[in-house]
Amino acid sequence: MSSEQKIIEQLLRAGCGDFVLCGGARNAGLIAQLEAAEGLQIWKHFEERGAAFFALGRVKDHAQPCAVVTTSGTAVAECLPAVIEAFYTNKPLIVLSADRPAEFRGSGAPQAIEQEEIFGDYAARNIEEWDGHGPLHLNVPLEEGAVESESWPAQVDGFLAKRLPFEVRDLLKFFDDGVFKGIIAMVGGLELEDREDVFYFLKELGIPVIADINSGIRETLGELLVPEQAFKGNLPGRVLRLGEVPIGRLWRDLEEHPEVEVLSVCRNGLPGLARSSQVIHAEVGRVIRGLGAVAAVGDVRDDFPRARPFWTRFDERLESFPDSEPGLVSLLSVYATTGESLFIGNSLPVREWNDFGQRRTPYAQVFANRGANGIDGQLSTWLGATAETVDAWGVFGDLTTLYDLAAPAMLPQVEQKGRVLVVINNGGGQIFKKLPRLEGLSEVQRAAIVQPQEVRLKSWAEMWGMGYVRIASREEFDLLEPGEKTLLVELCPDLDQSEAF
Ligand SMILES: Cc1ncc(C[n+]2csc(CCOP(=O)(O)OP(=O)(O)O)c2C)c(N)n1
Repeated sequence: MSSEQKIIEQLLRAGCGDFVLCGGARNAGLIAQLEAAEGLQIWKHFEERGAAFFALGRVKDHAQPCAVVTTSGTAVAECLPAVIEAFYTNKPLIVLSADRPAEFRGSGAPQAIEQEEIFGDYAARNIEEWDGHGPLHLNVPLEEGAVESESWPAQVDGFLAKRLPFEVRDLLKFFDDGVFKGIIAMVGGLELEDREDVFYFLKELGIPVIADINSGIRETLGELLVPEQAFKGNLPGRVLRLGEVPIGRLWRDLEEHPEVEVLSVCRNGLPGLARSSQVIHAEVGRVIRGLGAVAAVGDVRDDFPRARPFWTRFDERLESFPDSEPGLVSLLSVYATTGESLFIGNSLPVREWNDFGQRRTPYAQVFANRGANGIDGQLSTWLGATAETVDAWGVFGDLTTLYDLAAPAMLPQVEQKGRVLVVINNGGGQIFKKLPRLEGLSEVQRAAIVQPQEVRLKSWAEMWGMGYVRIASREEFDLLEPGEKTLLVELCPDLDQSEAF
């Protein structure tokens, strides 16, 4: 058996049957073997950074490992951002990199860099020590010998991530006493398999909930859902965080309020706060099932009545400024209910969707990439996560889109029917306009941070064979008609209305 076959066998035994191939000379043997295999899911990309994010999207879609296969040199380094994202979201992303033989280490020979520990603590380095909960890097020194071309049947074993140990007691204690000071739940991104348990748990408890759009349960909570603004200057005594780190401002404010007790139940085991707090490192749904039936806590303060005026005030503003960014996002949130899945890229759209998105109709499937808060690789992850989904909607900022311009290279390999790619083009990173810290800056200083741009996204749509429509007002939503090929929707809010809003 060749070195290439041996390493591929190892991956198949670990449950990896999905591969994104990025061609090169050093990994030609691996590529040829994988292409010739029968029964594997194979994707091809020329650009390793996007390919690694696409692979991460595949993992999000089917909860099985996916491997990106690279040649030696900087090709491996391109995978670092996706590996970091996979680390913070506990995803079994595998990088299989070809290396030059050991004698090339430290030589400076062409395309020979130090690959062995290139991902540092972000990835396990051999299959035996890998628990299936985060990234794995397999770096294989390969000779550039003759390449095999025979087809062969690939047998993929089942993937089993090790279960995380936890103590239900810690969660019970959190509800024990002191609840009179008020307890709320903050729900960040949730795994698909955790969503139902979290939903029933919160319904039984009856406490106020701030739920991010990528929790997947936001529109199911009804009266329990409260906007985070209701707690500004009115913090509860305790916060139960479920899932990924919440995206809104309130979570960041908790950093300055150590008197608020915080308990996080999350899969990456990280508190998400630099000050002291408690963490249960576990699969969220499993912890909740372990609790069994819970007694209702209800709203021990008056948070629910306090929350209602906020929703009303938001609705009034949306009516007054219909073509502002919140106004267009709010209507977009209604149109997007027709999709089979929804992916939201960067923070500002997520926050706007949390605050102004419709609150009645749950989306069939919601994804985001919020582990390390990068604006890179978002489109690629979306395409990987929805490669086999019709009517897939993705929403991204303009700089976020410009970061991943080669992502549509994957379009011919993925499902395009009904696919809608929405770019909110507000001319740069408008999230920075909202930072109070930057208010005193000059126009020039501010522009260096916001990075305004005037690119022609229509030309980009043409370049990759996408349909295109520009929408700048609520009336123009009528133009939004998904079709057989991907439709790029350039959403252009009225900047003055956004400011006024
Ligand atoms: C890789 C990376 N680089 C830089 C940042 C810092 N950053 C956060 S948001 C943002 C701007 C995003 O702009 P855009 O996509 O246009 O969205 P908007 O804020 O206008 O909604 C930047 C540069 C980041 N999060 N990730």
